[in-house]
Amino acid sequence: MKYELYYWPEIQGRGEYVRLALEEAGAAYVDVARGPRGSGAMMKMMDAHTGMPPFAPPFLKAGKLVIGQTANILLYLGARHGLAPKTEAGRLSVHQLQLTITDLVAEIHDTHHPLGPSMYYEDQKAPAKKRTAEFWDERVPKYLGYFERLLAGNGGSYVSGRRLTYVDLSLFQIVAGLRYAFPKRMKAFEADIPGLVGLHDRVAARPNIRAYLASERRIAFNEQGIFRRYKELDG
Ligand SMILES: N[C@@H](CCC(=O)N[C@@H](CS)C(=O)NCC(=O)O)C(=O)O
Repeated sequence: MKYELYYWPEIQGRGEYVRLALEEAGAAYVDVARGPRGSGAMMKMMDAHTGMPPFAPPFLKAGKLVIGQTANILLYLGARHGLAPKTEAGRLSVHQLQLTITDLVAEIHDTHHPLGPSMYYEDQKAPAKKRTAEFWDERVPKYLGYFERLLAGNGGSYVSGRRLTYVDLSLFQIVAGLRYAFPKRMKAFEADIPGLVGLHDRVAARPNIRAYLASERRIAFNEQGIFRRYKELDG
């Protein structure tokens, strides 16, 4: 079966967490909106008036299934491709961690759009500055400190132990994204999260991920995505 991933074609965004899982699994997939059918095909799926069309991208078509919500897609892929524990308890705890990453991603987005996604960044620069300061003073240490603690407590290789799960792929993306968006702040902070930095490097060195990162399938970070580099927000 060839999966169909539906996501905005110009950005990594939330679609990237799914792309990383598909790539690590070596799964066959098409990134539909980046192909000839474009974003129109994605909008058409969401506009359906029957069934349960997804509210927003990313979503994944797997045969007859259409699965929305990043963490939900990963729950599905994790079980099918050995990217999650086999026990129910293990699968639930990894899903719980991914939902925590979902919350973190929303807060990262809100650093540049604290007043909401409908207004331009340029029209919310002052609140963005305030929000970013709070994010780095309080929220980054709390979220990343949490994952750092889990890593140390579970042996240090991967978050849930010796085996990689999709959560590790997502944490790689968080570290890479924060480095892109806030190079100065992240450089100063990294001494507090040696475990996560090591995890980032271990994930980047995995053969399928390394090949993906070097390919054209990996869209470069840019200022339309979740991680945006605005000099005035970087300290
Ligand atoms: N909780 C959802 C959020 C999905 C989401 O916000 N998607 C964005 C792109 S990253 C979007 O296009 N949203 C449209 C909207 O909220 O109107 C997830 O994690 O997948």
